[in-house]
Amino acid sequence: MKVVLALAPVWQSSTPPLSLAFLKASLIKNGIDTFCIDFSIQFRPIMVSVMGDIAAEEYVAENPSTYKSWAKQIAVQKPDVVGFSVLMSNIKITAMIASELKTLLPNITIIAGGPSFTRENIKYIRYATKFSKYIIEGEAESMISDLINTIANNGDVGKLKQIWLLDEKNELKYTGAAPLQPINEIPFPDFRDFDLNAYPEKNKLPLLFSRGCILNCNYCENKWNHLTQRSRSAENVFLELKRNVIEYKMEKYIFNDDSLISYKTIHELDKYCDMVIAEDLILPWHVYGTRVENKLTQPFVAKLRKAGMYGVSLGIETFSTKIQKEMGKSSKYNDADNCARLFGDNGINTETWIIYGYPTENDKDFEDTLNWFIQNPNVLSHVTANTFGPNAKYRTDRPDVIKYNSNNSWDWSGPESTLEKRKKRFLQLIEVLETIRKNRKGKFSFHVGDPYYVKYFNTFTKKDKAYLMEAWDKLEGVYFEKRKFKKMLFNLGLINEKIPTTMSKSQDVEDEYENLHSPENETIVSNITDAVIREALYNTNDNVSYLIKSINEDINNYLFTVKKLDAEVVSLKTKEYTDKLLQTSKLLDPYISENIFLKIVHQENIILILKGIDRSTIEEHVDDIKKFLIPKIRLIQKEKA
Ligand code: B12
Ligand code: SF4
Repeated sequence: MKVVLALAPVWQSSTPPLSLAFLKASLIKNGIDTFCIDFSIQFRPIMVSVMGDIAAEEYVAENPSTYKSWAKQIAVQKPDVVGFSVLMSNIKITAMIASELKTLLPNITIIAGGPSFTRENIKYIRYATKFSKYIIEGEAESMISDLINTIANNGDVGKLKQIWLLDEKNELKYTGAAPLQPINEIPFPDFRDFDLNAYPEKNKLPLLFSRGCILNCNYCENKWNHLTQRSRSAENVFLELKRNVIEYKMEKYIFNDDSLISYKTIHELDKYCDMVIAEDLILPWHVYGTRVENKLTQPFVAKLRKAGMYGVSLGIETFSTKIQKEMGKSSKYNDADNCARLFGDNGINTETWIIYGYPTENDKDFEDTLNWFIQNPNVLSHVTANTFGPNAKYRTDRPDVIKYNSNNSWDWSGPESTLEKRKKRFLQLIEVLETIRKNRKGKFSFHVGDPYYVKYFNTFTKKDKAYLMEAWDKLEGVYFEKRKFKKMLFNLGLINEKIPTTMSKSQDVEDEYENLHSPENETIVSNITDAVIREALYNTNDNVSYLIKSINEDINNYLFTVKKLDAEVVSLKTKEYTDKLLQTSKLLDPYISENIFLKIVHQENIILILKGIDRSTIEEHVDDIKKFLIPKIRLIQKEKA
């Protein structure tokens, strides 16, 4: 059995991915030949968006040579099983690679895992069944070898734990959770397949001291993934450190823990520092994330520094005691203030994340944060600030607190947070951060995200301001309708102008599945008329747009699974409607671009608009597609009559 493990872009790889390295180590230990490929690092030189969302996806979709070459790289390894490591940011690109791979290796078994695949995020799991046969929930080192062996022996995968699969009735089934694996028994990650020189900081490797977090902040999916925090022993981590230095010539490292320091880790971390200092294995290391911890003392932080710690990202998020509590944190203003100072005073570069516009953050709460920066301009070395985004976790933990004002996922209001207020806070915060940056001349930097989470800014020049203010204007609906109309024209191939990305990809996937599985689909089908479809094009009626999406989804599944086509239905429209558009725009050639084309399905005035990577292949199958589509439309027509 040969296994290839792969990570698709976009993931802002700064080190080789731990997920693949851990899984490979377990497979190798069980005698399974495994090769890892990190495509995200290959994509880095042309990376379109750090956040890795629609801009990057579109780039990849429009440049099929990218994902085709990635599929080929997998295929040349001649694997029997391919395992994709999936994040919200790479799920669509993973699907593109997987689809291409299935044409190259029709008998391949594809599996997938990653931090989003938890039962609360069922929509992602469902989405992944489009391209992978088995989806694994949770940490997979213990179970992956059993899974591969069961596949190899044609055994019953349904008897293993942690697996999502489609049963005979095509229904999604979960085989049940397994106990969390003993953390000190997990084999050390195997990085041999990665070119360590390809990453931005050479000879730097990631380590994990612990997994999970003790808290359960209501916007963080950590709890869904790891339940709680488990710490490795100091001895175990120290052995890995030594191994990395000897085998990989590691010169620098990062602890990728969600939240490194807590009462669960502090004792072992203290011991670890003693060991590092005693054996003089002091390499520079930094910490991806740690929450505000009131158990921190001056001697302990000094010891961390002595053992090589040079940087930390602190999850402060807000200096308001009230908002910290509402987020689910155990800290207060003073803890956050002390923590930032303790690290800073000990010569540790201290960064923090800030969230503004939390649903219950009022002006006074925001001022607590803003004033801290005004009063303490010299403590931190970097700040990353974003407006609050009510993700799936927040909406589950705090139902009914926020409401959406339009179908744009960033256009929401909470009891104290409106678009207007968030815009105002954004301006106040970025002005303060820009002033600190200018005054501290190279000693302070910031990343402030735009309100759509597409782009980060590290200055606030006239040009930045123009872009950012326009982004806020868009959100406020000034030309949202216009944008929607333009997007539709673009999808129809009638204009070439790219429409700026607004929806986050994750929301996109969420909507797709919420719509698909909403009960409205069934009842609305019978009401379809040309007028209704027309209305749906403008999304003025939610129910109708569900209908269109649902039909599209059926066809998409059909295209993907039966015909193995890498094509997607952009829309179903009435002939009357598209004719009008074509006439008014004087663009009478329906074959408008390489990727998008219109095909009239000779039935009931309905036009199917396909977006395909390989147009000639789609054309080859068009008659089949029509055959599939027509009975569906008839069914609709019959009910209508
Ligand atoms: C380090 C890190 C980063 C670093 C990456 C550095 C690097 N190495 O390249 C940086 C700073 C760049 C980063 C950025 C971001 N990150 Co980050 N990051 C992490 C972090 C802390 C560690 C990742 C890691 O090493 N994990 C350890 C491995 C072992 O765990 P794992 O990947 O989950 O893998 C296990 C299972 O999921 C499963 N599994 C995984 N893959 C597969 C595949 C198969 C086939 C199978 C069977 C099983 C399986 O088995 C694995 C072993 O147990 C995680 C949180 C966490 N602790 O995981 C967040 C996390 C991955 N990041 C997250 C986010 C949201 C982001 C950002 C969008 C944040 C932001 N707002 O800017 C950005 C954008 C990323 C991008 N698009 O480029 C989310 C991802 C959410 C999601 N579901 O996709 C996480 C989970 C944090 C969180 N709880 O919200 N991040
Ligand atoms: S402290 Fe950080 S890692 Fe822990 S639950 Fe809260 S946001 Fe998530």
